[in-house]
Amino acid sequence: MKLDEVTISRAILQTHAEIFSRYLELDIAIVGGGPSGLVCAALAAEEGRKVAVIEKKLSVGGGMWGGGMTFPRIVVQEEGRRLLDHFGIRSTLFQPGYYVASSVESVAKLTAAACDAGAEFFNLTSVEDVVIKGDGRVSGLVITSTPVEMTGLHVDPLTLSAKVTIDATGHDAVVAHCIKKKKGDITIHGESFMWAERAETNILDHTREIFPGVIACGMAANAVAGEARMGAVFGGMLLSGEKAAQIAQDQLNKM
Ligand code: 48H
Ligand code: FE2
Repeated sequence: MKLDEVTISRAILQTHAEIFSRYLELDIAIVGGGPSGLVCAALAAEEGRKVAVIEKKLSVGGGMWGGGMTFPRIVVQEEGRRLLDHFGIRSTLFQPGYYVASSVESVAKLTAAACDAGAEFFNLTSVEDVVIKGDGRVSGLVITSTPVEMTGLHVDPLTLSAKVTIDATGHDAVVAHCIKKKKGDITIHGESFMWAERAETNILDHTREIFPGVIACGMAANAVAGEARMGAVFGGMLLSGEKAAQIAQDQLNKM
């Protein structure tokens, strides 16, 4: 067939503009495409919700690609194993309760599951602020192009609306910090020292609504709560993403 460069350009522009426009109004906006955000996206989309993952970087996967200290393997403890199975991520038993999976396979399969379930992805897109109106609830996100953010060019952002926002931005807890910077009425305790068992046990309690309209999950939940870190064990990230999807679903059902 003959190939026309302008048609290629128009195909990208028109298709993306249509999808972007459709996804400006969301049930659930997931900020951050690391493991917890991907699980949340996949499970919420499996329930039929209109979900988008907004990811600052070129690629989703966050801190999971590199496994532990660049060794591309992750450990998932007994409690998280059913989620590995749910997403078809292969694992080997190392010792009772300790399963080891490929970090690359894990990112790929979580991402594929979210895509298959109907979640949409906006990569190279940074959340820089939130929308809060008279009811005091976060009802949307202010987004910009990551290259614009990186270069510091003075370009104004766009805005999307979301019935529920998930802060899945990892150690930085960016959405929580956006709220704190302007309103100050949210306490971010900051992450504590390494203590895997404690961090992995408590992360589910910390996965909760941290501000009206915002649920923290993954490492962001522990950072807000002042909880320990856990190193390259990822069961808590998967389970936290699952819990965030359940809380979001409960909130949406009540609306
Ligand atoms: C859009 C943004 C923005 C922004 C950041 O860090 P992540 O992998 O997050 P989690 O919580 O799903 O997983 C944490 C895990 O990877 C980890 O670091 C662990 C277990 N650490 C233990 C330890 O001891 O260190 O992913 C967060 C994602 C990244 O892809 C960011 O690029 C993205 O969020 N992000 N996206 N707008 N403003 N800020
Ligand atoms: Fe980390």
